[in-house]
Amino acid sequence: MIRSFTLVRQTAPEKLDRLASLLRALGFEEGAGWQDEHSRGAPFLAPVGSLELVAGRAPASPDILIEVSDLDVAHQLARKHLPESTGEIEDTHWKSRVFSLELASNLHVGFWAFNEPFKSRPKATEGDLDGRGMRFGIVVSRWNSFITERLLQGAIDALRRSSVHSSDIHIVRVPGSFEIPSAARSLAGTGTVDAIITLGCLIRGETTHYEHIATEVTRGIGQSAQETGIPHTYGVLTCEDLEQAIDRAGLKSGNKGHEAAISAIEMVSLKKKLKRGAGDGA
Ligand code: DLZ
Repeated sequence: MIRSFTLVRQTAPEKLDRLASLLRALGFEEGAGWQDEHSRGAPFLAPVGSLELVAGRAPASPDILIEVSDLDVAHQLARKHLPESTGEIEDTHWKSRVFSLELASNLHVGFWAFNEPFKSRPKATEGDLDGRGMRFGIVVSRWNSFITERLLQGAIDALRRSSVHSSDIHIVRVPGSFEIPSAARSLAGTGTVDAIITLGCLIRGETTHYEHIATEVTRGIGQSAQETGIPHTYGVLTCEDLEQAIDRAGLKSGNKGHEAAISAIEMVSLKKKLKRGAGDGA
């Protein structure tokens, strides 16, 4: 009989977009927004919801409790987007931790996670971030080098911090993003690298046939990975404008080259563990 329930709260128009980007970052699915001459609405959906009644000691006071898989990451995101409204993480009396976020003056949300959430789940095999002895190829495009050099710096920094020796990093430069897949394919074919990190920057406003190039580059990199069995990670920025590109090529945080390098280390480690046998306590 019941199909869904919705909690509606009003917020200041100038705050709506900020809140929406936080909720998106936290992993809410964006519902169909609406707009009329008086207002606009932005629904955000969670996979599971419930209405819970408690007799005796109440679990927490916020209007709504949202369970997340990683409380510390959720807290960092909330701090980044709404520092003035994010509380500290605290222990609860129900073997979990929680922090509060004031999304609107009449909407207090408690984000929480059990202390040992996955105890009853089967063990998973995961790669780690120890890059010792691993060899990496980095294919980087010269087009938009103002950005791609920052991505390269981020990638090298991540590899070096994870104990990858500089002589085990092979950098290959190509003219533009379109050339990344074929260079990656050739490099993978040499058998001299354990993974390839691809770095480029496509800017919609400055690129004719942007969609086609972006699709082709993505497809080509994926195909090279599948054909060769060598992990390829994706550090090709697809941006609306230069400002967005600068944002994703940050010197300290938010550098896509750094992220792609970390993913490459994890994938090499995972591949090794899977080869040894997934049941070895990885
Ligand atoms: C031609 C072109 C254009 C217009 N824009 C970009 C871009 O934003 N980012 C990028 O990496 N490369 C661009 N290119 C170059 C193509 O990727 C390719 O190098 C050339 O078309 C030569 O094949």
